Amino acid sequence: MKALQRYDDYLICSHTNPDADSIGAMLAMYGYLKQLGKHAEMAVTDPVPDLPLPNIGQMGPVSARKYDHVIVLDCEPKRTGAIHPIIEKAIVTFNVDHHKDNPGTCTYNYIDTEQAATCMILYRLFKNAGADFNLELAQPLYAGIVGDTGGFRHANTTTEVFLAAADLTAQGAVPHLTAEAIFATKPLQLIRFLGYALTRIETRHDNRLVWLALSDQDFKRFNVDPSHCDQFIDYVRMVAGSEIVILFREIAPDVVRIGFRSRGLNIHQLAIKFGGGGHLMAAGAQVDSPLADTVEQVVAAASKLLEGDQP
Ligand SMILES: [Mn+2]
Repeated sequence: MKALQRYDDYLICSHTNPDADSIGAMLAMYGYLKQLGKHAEMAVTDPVPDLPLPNIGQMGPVSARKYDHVIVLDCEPKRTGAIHPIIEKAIVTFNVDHHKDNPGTCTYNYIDTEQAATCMILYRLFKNAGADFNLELAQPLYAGIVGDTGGFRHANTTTEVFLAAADLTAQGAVPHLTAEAIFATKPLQLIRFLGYALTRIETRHDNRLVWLALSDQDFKRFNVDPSHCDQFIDYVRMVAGSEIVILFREIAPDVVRIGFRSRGLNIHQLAIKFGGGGHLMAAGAQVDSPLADTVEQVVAAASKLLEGDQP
């Protein structure tokens, strides 16, 4: 973190398809650099979810200029999409992340796969650095922690998480507004589509394996953006007895985004098998192949994992 003092101009970025943790981490880093008197820009490649966080309006598409110092948050540089070439040209790079498969290729790497959220790692780094936990830090860090713990429900919800959340709340983060924005506010069209989607859930092995596959046609018919449906997996996961849960979204013709959740089984290895990654019990992948073929292959591999074989 001391190295951040050395330079004056930064680009802050994160993975494509931003979530509360990646956005929270970017905003908190932006707020911290502002405290240090540095210039920073935040670049995103996809639409940003509407969260009530300070400076969120400052996020924008990456500009054509060159950046010598880049901070990559909540992913490895390769997962930043269109921003990746800029990172490759940078002189000094920083990486803060909690994903298992991050190879740590930046100049400075703060990777802690034990942490529930990248915002947890930043919380600790900023604490140690003596940062002022004003609203520009407290609100986004809190939002990131809430997002990546599923609202303090996932297995990664530790004592440290609660202590950090309590501290950030004391500094002004507002729990109910954060929860409302992340989990409880959806456009009507999306709620209607959810109703349709849930009728299409499929199961195998006495509901131990549960999946939902949504096609490009489905999204078009309901006029819904597939990137707004990532939380559907939480509903699929509610099926009693489910151990492996999979959400397939055909985000473009023959491009399928796969989300994996488990209750104990190592689905990270399943995600790796299909070119993805993530965490032990929450992972993802994206493949370029037709939806039906993808479902067949992934469900077969998941079945093997349930049966105790290598997927
Ligand atoms: Mn994260």
